[in-house]
Amino acid sequence: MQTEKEDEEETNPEQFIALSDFSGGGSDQLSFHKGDRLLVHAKPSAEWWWAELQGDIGYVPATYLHQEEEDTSLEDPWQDEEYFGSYGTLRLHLEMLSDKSRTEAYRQVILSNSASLRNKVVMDLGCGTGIISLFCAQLSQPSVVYAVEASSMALYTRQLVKQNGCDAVVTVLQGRAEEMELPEQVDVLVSEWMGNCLLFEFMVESVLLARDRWLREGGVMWPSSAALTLVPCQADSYYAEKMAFWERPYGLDFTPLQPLAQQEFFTKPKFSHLIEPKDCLATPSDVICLDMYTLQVQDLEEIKGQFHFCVERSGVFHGFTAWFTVHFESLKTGGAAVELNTGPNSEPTHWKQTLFMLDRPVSVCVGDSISGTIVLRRNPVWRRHMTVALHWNVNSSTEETDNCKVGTKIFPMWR
Ligand code: GJV
Repeated sequence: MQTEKEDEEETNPEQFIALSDFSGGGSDQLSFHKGDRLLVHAKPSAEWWWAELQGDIGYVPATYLHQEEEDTSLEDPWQDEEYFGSYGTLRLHLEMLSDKSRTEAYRQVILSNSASLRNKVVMDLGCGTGIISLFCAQLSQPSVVYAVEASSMALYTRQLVKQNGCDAVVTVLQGRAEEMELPEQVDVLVSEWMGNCLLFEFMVESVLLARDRWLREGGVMWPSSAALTLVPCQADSYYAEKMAFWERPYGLDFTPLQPLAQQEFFTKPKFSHLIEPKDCLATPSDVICLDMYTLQVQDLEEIKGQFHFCVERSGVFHGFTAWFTVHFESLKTGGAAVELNTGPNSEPTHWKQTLFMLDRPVSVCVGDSISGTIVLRRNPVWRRHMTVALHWNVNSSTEETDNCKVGTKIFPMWR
């Protein structure tokens, strides 16, 4: 749901404070005094930035500025206005509803549990246009479905429920789930809360709070568990397009731009990457597993995982690709679980996969090992954001044992 966040962030000016006076030479430089607050719109080079001061705009020397402490007293660290604002329009709902694997997985969960859902009380947290609630009402006979939606889409959802003759069963409640009062506890808490790299947006926090408050003892969580999977991968075409490009465009040597390219294209992860199975250099492995019954809100601050891959295909190790899988347990003991897998061996979903590029590619051979750790660290201020820290060792099987390549990289998503 955040394919455009990256662009948004880049157009958001950052605030800086001037460390000393500067009198700009020429018409395109901006003069300022110590203590002035400047808005930096772009950083076209490390030395000269494009900035604004009281309506005037021009180049300023970067070393004269320092970043203001982020003042969160003015801004909502959850960015709810923007977040729920975007869910008040159709674009994201269309993207989610058009995602067949996603929507069919929830439909399948309800269909395969339809007998057990009879007379049950269900809460659909973040129901959007109400699709999951409507599936419940159509395919099973719950006593009631509380469809909770904070965005203004809820007004339309109510109409859709009525239009489809489900208003006797589905009650649409507009508001944040955290502030919602329900008349009773629920038997089933269903939600589609997963973001890029599973946790981005941290909607899962709302689900955990609702669980603790509204799920009755012995009630069921859908999804019931979630896993983040990682694989070391080759990313030839992305590397060629963003980095190798500068080697010889039009017969010229543009390699001095490569450090800039690395900074610009490889600092943040690439959302919406579709990895092909042949680009996986090893068997993917689950690095983080979350149990939706026992997971606590405070656990989200820092989630750690480990990996140990054995290279099964010689090639170039360009980075890591991550995706997630969620499971929905059956309401019947021993019943089959439903899985929604967003990896390269399943139908592509709107989440696609997330690519983390190394700064320098490493050649690897069959039998080499790639081991290390991953840490998802939630931003202490901006609660929907996090960083992904990857640390890896590549041990060659063919060369001397001292040929061990080590790397660490921290990727902001997006803050
Ligand atoms: N309370 C009510 N509705 C919410 C909340 C909340 N705390 N958080 C998100 N939503 N899988 N990453 C709504 C949001 O407005 C949107 O319609 C839907 O849940 C998001 C579902 C997909 N996002 C995701």
